Amino acid sequence: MFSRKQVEIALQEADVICFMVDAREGLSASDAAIAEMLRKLAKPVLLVVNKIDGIENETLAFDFHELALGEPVAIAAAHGRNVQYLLDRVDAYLPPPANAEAEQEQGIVIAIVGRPNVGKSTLVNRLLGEERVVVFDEAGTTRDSIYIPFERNGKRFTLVDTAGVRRRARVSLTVEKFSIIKSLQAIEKAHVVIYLIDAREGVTDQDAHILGLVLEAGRALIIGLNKWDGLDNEQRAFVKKQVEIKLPFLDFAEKHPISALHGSGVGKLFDVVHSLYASTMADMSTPLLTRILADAVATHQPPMVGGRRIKLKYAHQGGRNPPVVVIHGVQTDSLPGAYKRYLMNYFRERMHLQGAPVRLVFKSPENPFSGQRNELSDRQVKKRRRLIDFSKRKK
Ligand SMILES: Nc1nc2c(ncn2[C@@H]2O[C@H](COP(=O)(O)OP(=O)(O)OP(=O)(O)O)[C@@H](O)[C@H]2O)c(=O)[nH]1
Ligand SMILES: [Mg+2]
Repeated sequence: MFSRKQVEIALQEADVICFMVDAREGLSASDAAIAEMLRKLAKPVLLVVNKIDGIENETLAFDFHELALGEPVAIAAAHGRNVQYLLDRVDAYLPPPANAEAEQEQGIVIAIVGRPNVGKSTLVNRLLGEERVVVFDEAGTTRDSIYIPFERNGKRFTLVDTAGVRRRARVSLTVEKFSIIKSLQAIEKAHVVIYLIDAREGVTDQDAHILGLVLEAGRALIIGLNKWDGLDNEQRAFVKKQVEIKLPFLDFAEKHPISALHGSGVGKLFDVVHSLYASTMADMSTPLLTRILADAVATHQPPMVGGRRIKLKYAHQGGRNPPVVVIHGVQTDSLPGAYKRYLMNYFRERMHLQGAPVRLVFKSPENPFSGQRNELSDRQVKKRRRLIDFSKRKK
């Protein structure tokens, strides 16, 4: 089941909403309630009436007109009936694909994310070199994501100041829910996320939670340990240790102690952003990826499953931001997590993709035996020999 929040986020992000109802159940009270909510969203809604197979034409979807969501689209999803028509209707609402020009104009998109009051807006001003956004010592100062385009050394950037993401239990106002959605969208749109932790408070559970979302989105990540000024050596060592212990899943990410207020460590962030951008947008050729895969396998073979060795044959690129490496093989479903992590680190190192969350996707043919000779394992060869010997002796 989806939580209400997930539904809200999905609705906010959608370009068009397909509201599906059941032709066999007919119009229900909850259909009417959902329809009412959707009408308020001011987004295109397609009313999709499913399971029309085996229902008389005249009675079809008749009462659904009452929902006032326009002409219903009748389909039978299980049979694929009318689904192409639905897709065409959906297509009509989709925005044109973002063109390369608009992307170039944005340049490198850097989202500054973190809990309330950690110093996000202060860092944005510091990176811009001017007081552009409001800074205030109170949680919740920034309420909406602010996109600021700028140029530095002839390079284009867009800095995104986001609203602090609070713990869900404390989120009560609609405006706060809205700002969380906006922060998540900013992460989605970014090339690089700078996640700020308040070093004075250390790593909180909420930090770990939001960082998990950044990782899920697959964004290149810099962790800024902010408010480093004024901490003594013992406190600094403690925070560094805490990052290691509480955020072990981010071992790939760059960590930088900074002071957004005084500027120490901030200048260096641009260099890091550049190299992360290069990593996350890298073009990787099939021969190169396949060679690296072969090297990885030669160094450390995948394990055997059921007497057969898992085979990894070739690799190609499946996407950018995050970089995706698609690996084709046999029985890849059985690859253990530890081996996948080994491969991921191997690719990251050889491709110099530090700081980028490389994704591996494994593909096996439906039938692992198709298109290849069935190679026997040593044990099977011996067994066959024994059987042949045995039958010869019998004669
Ligand atoms: N000592 C110290 N204080 C800082 C630093 N960075 C920010 N602050 C202070 O922290 C407070 C909050 O800063 P903001 O930049 O408004 O924080 P924010 O993350 O944008 O907060 P929200 O918009 O509410 O989410 C302000 O009083 C800043 O002066 C820093 O590096 N060191
Ligand atoms: Mg702010």
